[in-house]
Amino acid sequence: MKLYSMPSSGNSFKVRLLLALLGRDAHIVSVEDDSPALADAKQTGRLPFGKAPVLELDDGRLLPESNAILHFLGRGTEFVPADPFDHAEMLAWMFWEQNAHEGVIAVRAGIQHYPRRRHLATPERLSELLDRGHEILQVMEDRLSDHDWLAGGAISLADICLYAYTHTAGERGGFDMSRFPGINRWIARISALPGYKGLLE
Ligand SMILES: N[C@@H](CCC(=O)N[C@@H](CS)C(=O)NCC(=O)O)C(=O)O
Repeated sequence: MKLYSMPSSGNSFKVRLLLALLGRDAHIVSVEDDSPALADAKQTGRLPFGKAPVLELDDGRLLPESNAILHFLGRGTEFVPADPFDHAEMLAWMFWEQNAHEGVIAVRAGIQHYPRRRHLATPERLSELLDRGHEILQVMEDRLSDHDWLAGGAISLADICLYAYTHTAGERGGFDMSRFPGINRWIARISALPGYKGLLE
């Protein structure tokens, strides 16, 4: 397997993290933002939706979308609940990550971090994203204040998916994480898992 992966991106990190926790290998093709490698991967049709990550199977099939890749790699492992409700609850968190969380938590970090996007980081936009981000993080806090994991009673793909951008939300996104003790305990729980590898490892 090959993973087209952007080193600095949470969407790519979540796939690398699952591979590490499963003790599985993939040939990592690094396609950093704005790099010739990313342009090449796009030009040669390796990124069907024009974005990383993409998993390339040994038979050449290409799978885009980080959460679809997690689902593909996670099947039959401890990270996918057997119970149908818990499974659906895991998916609910993963859909929410893409349609609510990522567009605020990742975007506030991204517009400050990537040079070509810095013009978007106006004081008005940063302030709006800060308020919305705190509301979004509160949704996670409401669950994690009295549960160890997001879905069901055990770790699942939902935790790996949401960990990716949440664990750097303070440092990269400028969110006030001292408001969210349940999230901080959950971050520590995931960072201590056997096989864990961090964003830049
Ligand atoms: N919904 C997609 C989003 C992927 C995405 O936005 N990837 C960004 C990095 S985080 C990317 O490849 N950007 C490069 C570009 O747009 O040129 C997923 O979860 O995989």
